[in-house]
Amino acid sequence: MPALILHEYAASGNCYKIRLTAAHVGAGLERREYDIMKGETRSPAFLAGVNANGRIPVLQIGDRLLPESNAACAWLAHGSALIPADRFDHADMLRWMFWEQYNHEPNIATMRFYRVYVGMDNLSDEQRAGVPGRIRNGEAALDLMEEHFAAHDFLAGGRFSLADICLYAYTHTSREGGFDLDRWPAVTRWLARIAGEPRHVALED
Ligand SMILES: N[C@@H](CCC(=O)N[C@@H](CS)C(=O)NCC(=O)O)C(=O)O
Repeated sequence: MPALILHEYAASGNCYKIRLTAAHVGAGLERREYDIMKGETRSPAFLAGVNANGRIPVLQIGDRLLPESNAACAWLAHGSALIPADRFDHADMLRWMFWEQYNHEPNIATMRFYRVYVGMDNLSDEQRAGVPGRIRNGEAALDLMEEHFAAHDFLAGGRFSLADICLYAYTHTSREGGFDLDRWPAVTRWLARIAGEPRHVALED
């Protein structure tokens, strides 16, 4: 295995999901921290040398750079039991991971970012205008997961997969985003199931 470096902001769920995947497959990661609150991922050096998109996480694999959290997780999990062998189950796992990036993370993670890191009093007019939609869409995302977990223990293929890791990362921080998980008991039970998996590591680890 080539040397692996995770360029990250440790508190980010997108970075945590890569550390969690690495823990599950037994891969060691060197960690390099960038303070996104100080714009460290927007410096000319970062843009030229790490990610032209100005964001973490980036997984460095030897001398190659792989931005986008779910792509980095997929690289780490390749060939492991986290990836369903069945063709439909594999695609269904990807379905949840794409859904996470479009319907879940932009609402639940962004509300956490606003409340915990920026502060609701410090939002720009544009950010403030988007808040009701992010709350509504975050609740809808949790409703969809609740409906799924009423009938399933895991997201795809009837067993623990990479989709569960990628969705766990920000779902377990929902309360910090203002989403009261008491409203979603099946989601809460799934969170406990994922946290109980052997090799699980916490966001703070
Ligand atoms: N789709 C990307 C999202 C990356 C992202 O939004 N990163 C945020 C932190 S979670 C960031 O780097 N923000 C700093 C900035 O935009 O300047 C992924 O999944 O990796």
